[in-house]
Amino acid sequence: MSKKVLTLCLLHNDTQVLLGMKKRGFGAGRWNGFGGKVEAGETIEEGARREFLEEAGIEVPALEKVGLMDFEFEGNPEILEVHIFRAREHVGEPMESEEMLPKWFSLDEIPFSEMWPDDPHWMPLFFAGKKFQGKILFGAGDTILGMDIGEVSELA
Ligand code: 6OG
Repeated sequence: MSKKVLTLCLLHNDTQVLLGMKKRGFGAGRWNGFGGKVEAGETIEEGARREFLEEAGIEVPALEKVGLMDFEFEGNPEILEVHIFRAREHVGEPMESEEMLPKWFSLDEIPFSEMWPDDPHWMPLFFAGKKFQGKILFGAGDTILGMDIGEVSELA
């Protein structure tokens, strides 16, 4: 088993969240937050900020780390360790990039049917202001075979 460290950042206010339609690569065709691989020489939070700027053209100066999820795909020894951040402020206007098409969604109209199937299981905790941690096992067609997600007071 090896681990790949990734970031995922959701920018939101009291009524809306900014999601991006992933145009290519892993998760293409799905709405998601912004993020990606952490590079050598940067902290996980720096990686999250860099990816937001690269993918949506905006700066997210203050990030709060709120979730830690391990995603495992049956038959694949590499676990995705995804560090999930909350941003409530941004500088600049969201812009389409090669990788993402950003769009604001009302918090009561999040397009879960066009998102990763894990999202409905942790986003309610996210938007309730909780910290959470968990793991999910995916099978063929990205169906969920097992999961364990819970609220935590401190992230590991
Ligand atoms: P790149 O490969 O584009 O980074 N990611 C996931 N996001 C959700 N909501 N669910 C998953 O379940 C995910 N697996 C990965 C992390 C991939 C981006 O996609 C996120 C990164 O932000 C399996 O560099």
